[in-house]
Amino acid sequence: MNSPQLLLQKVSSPQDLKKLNKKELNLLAEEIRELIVSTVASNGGHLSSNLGAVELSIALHRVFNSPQDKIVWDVGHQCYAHKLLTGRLPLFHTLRKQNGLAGFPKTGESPHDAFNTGHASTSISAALGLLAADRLLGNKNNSIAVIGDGALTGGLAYEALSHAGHLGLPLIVILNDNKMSISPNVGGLSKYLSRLSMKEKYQTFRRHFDELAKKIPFIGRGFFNLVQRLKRAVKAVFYIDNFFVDLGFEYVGPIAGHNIQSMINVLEDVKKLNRPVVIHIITRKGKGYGYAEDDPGSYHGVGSFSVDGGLDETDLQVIKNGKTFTAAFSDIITEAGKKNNRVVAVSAAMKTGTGLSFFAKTFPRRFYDVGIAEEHAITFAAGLAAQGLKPVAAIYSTFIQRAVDQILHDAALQKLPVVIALDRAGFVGADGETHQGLFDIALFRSTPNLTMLCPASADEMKLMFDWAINKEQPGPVIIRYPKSYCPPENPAFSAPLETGRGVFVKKSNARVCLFFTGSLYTQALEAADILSGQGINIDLYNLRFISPIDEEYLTGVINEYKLAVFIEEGIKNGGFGEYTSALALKRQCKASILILAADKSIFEEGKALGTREELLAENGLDGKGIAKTIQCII
Ligand SMILES: Cc1ncc(C[n+]2csc(CCOP(=O)(O)OP(=O)(O)O)c2C)c(N)n1
Repeated sequence: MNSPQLLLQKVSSPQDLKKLNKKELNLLAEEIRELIVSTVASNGGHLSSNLGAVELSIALHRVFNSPQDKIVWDVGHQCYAHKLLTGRLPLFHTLRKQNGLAGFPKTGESPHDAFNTGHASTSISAALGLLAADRLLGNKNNSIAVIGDGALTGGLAYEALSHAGHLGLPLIVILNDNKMSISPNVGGLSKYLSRLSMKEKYQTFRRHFDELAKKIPFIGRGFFNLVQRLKRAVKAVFYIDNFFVDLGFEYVGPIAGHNIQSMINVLEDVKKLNRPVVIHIITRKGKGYGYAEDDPGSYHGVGSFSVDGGLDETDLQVIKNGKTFTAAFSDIITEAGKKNNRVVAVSAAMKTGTGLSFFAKTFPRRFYDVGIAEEHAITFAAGLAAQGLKPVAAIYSTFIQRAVDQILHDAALQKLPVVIALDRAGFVGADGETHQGLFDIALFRSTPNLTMLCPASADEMKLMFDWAINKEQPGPVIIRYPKSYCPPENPAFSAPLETGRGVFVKKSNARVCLFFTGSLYTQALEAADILSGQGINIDLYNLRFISPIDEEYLTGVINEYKLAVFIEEGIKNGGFGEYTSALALKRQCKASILILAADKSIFEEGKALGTREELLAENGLDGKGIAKTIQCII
C-alpha cells in the first residue's frame, strides 16, 4: 500500500487519461484503489461504493470530455476516483477534513462536478435537465447519470426515467448494479435486475455451448435438433422483457463493470446513439479490498481504521452496541416490540444506521425495509396505522425532508398515529451540508395534529417513546435526537410528560434561564458550569416539546426571568426560538429573548464541514460559546 501513484501523478485532468494505454489504465485503477483505501483508512469516508466505481470512472473520463460532457453521480458517495482523475490528487489527503476536499461532488470545488448530490435518486432528473438545457442552448454535449441499484429504488428515479423516455434526448444512464444498497438491496426491482443479469449468464452459456457443439465431430440430425430445442428452452427461462426498453430507452448490458476496456468499447458505441440509453454494469461493492468485499455493508461508510487489519472488533462493537441515542432507540423499540405485538418498524434502506437491525432480527415479520423511499415509508406507515398498528419509521432528519408532504397530507391531516424516530437531528459531521439534520424543526413545527419531542437522555427518550406509542390524542409524533452519545441521566428526565410543557433541570432564583432542546443538554450544562465559575447563576429548562406548546405555561416560565435564552440544534430561521420570540411579543412578556441556533452560513457549499463538535462550536452552540454569549449580554 501507499505506492507513489506514479501514473496518477501524470493525470492532472481527464485529457491526460486519453494518453495512457490499456495496460496503464489498469495500473492506474490499482493506484487509485490503493490511495482510496489508505486515505479513507485515515480520514474515514465511503469505502465500499468508491472501490466499486474505480474502473467506471476511468472509462467515463477516457471516453467523454468532462466538464463539457456532464457526469452526475447519484448520491455522490462513489466520486473519489472521479475527483482523483479531475485534478484533485494534491488535495486528496484533506478529504472530509474541515475545509478540505468534500466527500461528495461540489460544483464549487471543481467544474468537473456537474451537479451537487448527497441524497439518493436525483441523478437522472439532474442529468436530463442539464441535457435539455444544453440542447435548448444549441450545445451537443453528452449527459450521463450514474445511479446505483439502491438509488434506483427511489421514486424520483422513475419519474425521471419516464420523462426521459418521453423526451427521447440522448441521455446516458449507467446503472451500477452491485446488488447492494447499504445493506443487500430489497424489493421487486432488485429481483428484476437479478433476472436481467441472468442474461449475461445465458449469453456466456450459449457461447460456450455453441463452441462445444462445433467441436463434436459427427453431429447427428437428432442431436442438433435437441441442441436447438434446449437453446430455446434456456432462452425462454433467461430472456425477459425489459422495463427500460418499454420506457423508451435502449438497454445495453449487463457488462462487467471492472473491465475498463469493455466499458470503453460500449461507451464509444453508445456515444453515437442518438437516443436515451441505459447501460447496465455489474460491479462488486468493496472491490479490491478483501475486508470490504467480504462485508461491504460495514465498510459502506467508516471512520478511520487500519489498512492491514481492517475495522477492529471494537469499531464494529461501537457501531452495533455503542451508547449512542441510536443504540438507545434500538433497545427501546425492541423492548416495546416485546410488550406490544402491534409495534412494527419501517426503515428506508437504513436498517443498521438507524439501529433497527436487532428489532428486524427479533421480529422479522414486523420489520419492513422499503428501499430508499422515504415518501413511501411514511405513507406506508400511515396505512399500517390506519389499521390499528403502531408503526415506527426510523429515518435520518436530512432524509425526512423527502417526506414533508407525506407527513402532512397522509399522517397529520388524517390524524394517524405514526411515530417517526428522527435520527441524526442536528449537526452531522463530515458528510457536508447535504447531510445536516437542521431543518426538521422549521419544517414540521407548524404541522397540525403533529407532536414533536426532543429527548435529552436515553431515559427521557424511553419515556417519550412509550408516551408516543400509547398516547390517546390522535396524530403523528416525531422524536428527534442527535448523532451523539447519550449524556448521564438527571432525575428531571424521568418526570412524567405533560403535553406542551417542559421541565426544569436546574431551578434557583436566577435572572437568566437557558431553555434548551434535548440534544443540547450537555452543552447547556457546560455553559451553566462555566458561568457559575464566573459567579453567574443561570437556570436550565428542558423544553421537551417543540410542538404543541402550552403557550400560557411557557409564557409564565419566560416571565420569571429577565433574560430567556433559547438554544436549539436546528436552523434559526423558522425555528423554535423565533416562534417563542413571536409568542413573547404577542403576550407582552417582559423578559428579553435571545436565540442561539444554526447559522445559514453552514450551507455555503464547497468545502468539507467538520465534526458535530466543531460545527456546534462554529455556531456558538458549544458550552463555551453559549456561556460567552450570555456573559456578553448580561
Ligand atoms: C434520500 C436518501 N436516503 C438515504 C440515503 C442514504 N444512503 C446513502 S448511499 C445509500 C445506498 C446506495 O446504494 P446504491 O445506489 O446501490 O449505491 P452503492 O453504495 O451500492 O454503490 C443510502 C441508502 C441517501 N443518501 N439519500
